[in-house]
This record gives sequence, structure tokens and C-alpha cells, in this order.
Amino acid sequence: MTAKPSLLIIGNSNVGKSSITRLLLPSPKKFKGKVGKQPGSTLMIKSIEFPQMPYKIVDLPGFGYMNSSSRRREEHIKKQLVIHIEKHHDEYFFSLVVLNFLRIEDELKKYHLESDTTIPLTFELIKFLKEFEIPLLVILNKIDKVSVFDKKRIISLLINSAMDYGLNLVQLFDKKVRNYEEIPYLEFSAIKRTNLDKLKRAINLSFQKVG
Ligand SMILES: Nc1nc2c(ncn2[C@@H]2O[C@H](COP(=O)(O)OP(=O)(O)OP(=O)(O)O)[C@@H](O)[C@H]2O)c(=O)[nH]1
Ligand SMILES: [Mg+2]
Repeated sequence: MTAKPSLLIIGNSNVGKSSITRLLLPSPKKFKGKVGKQPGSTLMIKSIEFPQMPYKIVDLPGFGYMNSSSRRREEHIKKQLVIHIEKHHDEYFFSLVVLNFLRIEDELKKYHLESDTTIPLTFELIKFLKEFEIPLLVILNKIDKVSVFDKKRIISLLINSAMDYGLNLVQLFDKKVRNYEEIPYLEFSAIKRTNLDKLKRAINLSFQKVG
């Protein structure tokens, strides 16, 4: 491989993708990030590259919530993400599926617990990345905003729901030997930098496998 491999950062709008991207850069000050969501339906996918960084980062624009974008546009954005990944999956050595901790419960309620015909987007995304054999880490971001009690409850709910879709979520670095079928997750806070060391370690381990 001549070009640098890429790290994919994917998730809904406002979950903290750009904040996490910033934490991974050698000189975050040079990174302007994306200023808000463009109301247009064109999806800008652009990678971030630094000479000191052995990989590129693709911080995908978030596909949003119904109130901020129309359903049709959202479908359009999703379709473009799918096309992008289908076309570029070879370039990705690792992906971070970022979730906003505060929204997990609502998503599961709406699309899993109270509906038999839908699949939560998070699980759809995980299955999709797995299909293309892109290793992934689920980041449960904004952990600073929940109590220890809620944290445990929501994580259990997430793990149990994922199981219903054949997805086996396990805490990152919980076990020595990791089965390919297991999907690691990491409690995280971009604001407090909680578990940033673990995140970097996971990325580096994955990078070493391709480098
Ligand atoms: N409390 C808390 N807030 C966070 C955390 N991470 C990000 N935020 C805030 O969440 C908001 C959205 O963060 P971004 O990094 O812009 O989110 P994004 O996923 O890149 O959003 P889009 O580009 O619109 O898809 C900002 O106000 C951040 O400061 C976190 O760990 N804890
Ligand atoms: Mg962003």
C-alpha cells in the first residue's frame, strides 16, 4: 500500500466525531474541523492528513436527526455514506462508531424495544462495516454526562439489544484473547479525555496489523 491507510470516524450528528478527531491529531490547532452541518445535500468527505501522523483520518459528516434535516435528505446522506464505504473500504484499517451516550436509550426504545420492524441505525452501521471487514470500535461518548447508575443500566441495555441482532459487544481490553466476532466498545469523554489512552492504543494496535 502506497497511500496512508485511513481511520474512519462515523456516527450521527453531534455525537462528538470532530471532537474525537481533534484529540487524535498531532497539532489540533491547525484543524478547523467542520463548522456545522451544511444544509445542502452534498456530502463532503475529506480526509485529514499530517506528515507526523502515520494514518489519515476521515471524519464523516454526521447523518442527522429528523428535526435538522428532512427525511429524504437524510436518506440521501446515508446512501452517500454507503457508496463511499463500498468504494473505499480497502483504505480503512479501523473505524470508530461514535455514539452519544445520552441518546442510546432513546434510539433503542424507538427502533428496537418498541418496534419489531426496524433496526437501530447503530447496529445497521456495525453490520455494514463488518460486512466490509473493517475492524471497529464503538465509542460511547459523553460519558461525563451520565451518572454511574445510568451508565451501567444503559450499557447493559445496549449489550442486550445488540445480542438480539447477533452482535456481541464487549468492553475494550476486557479480555486478553479477542474473538473476531466480538465488537469492542469503550466508554469515553472527549471533553474530559476519559480513556483517550485506551483509544489511542486500540488505534495503534489496529494500525500495526496493516502497517
Ligand atoms: N459533555 C460532552 N460534550 C461533548 C463531548 N464530545 C463532544 N461534545 C460536545 O458535543 C457537541 C458536538 O461535538 P462535535 O465534535 O462537533 O460532534 P460531531 O459528531 O462532529 O457533529 P457533526 O459534525 O455535526 O456530525 C459539541 O458542543 C462538543 O463540545 C463529550 O465527551 N462530553
Ligand atoms: Mg463534525
